[in-house]
Amino acid sequence: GKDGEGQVGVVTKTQPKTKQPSMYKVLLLNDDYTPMEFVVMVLKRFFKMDLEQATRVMLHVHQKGVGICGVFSYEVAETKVNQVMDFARQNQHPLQCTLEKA
Ligand code: TYC
Repeated sequence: GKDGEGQVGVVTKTQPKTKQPSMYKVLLLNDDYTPMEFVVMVLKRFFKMDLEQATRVMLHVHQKGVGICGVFSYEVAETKVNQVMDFARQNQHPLQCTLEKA
């Protein structure tokens, strides 16, 4: 206020340091042995794709060697990779899944 009320400020500061979280692509790799139907099942189960999307992504990986399943925060991407790798191993398929910074 005016005239010497002796304002004592409370020090406040917004937090300018917060960064946007980095995003990571989850990639599926082609191989010669994993059945196409198994890859489609993986894409439906772990990436919430419908049959049409899953088939399109599977065929892309089959033809090009690699394809993107989705883009996620690091924590979610890492969990997806582990889920896919565990499921492939349990079913004795050599399917490989990895993550890469987007
Ligand atoms: N190439 C495999 C086959 O011919 C199918 C396949 C597709 C495997 C995608 C892995 O990520 C993959 N049976």
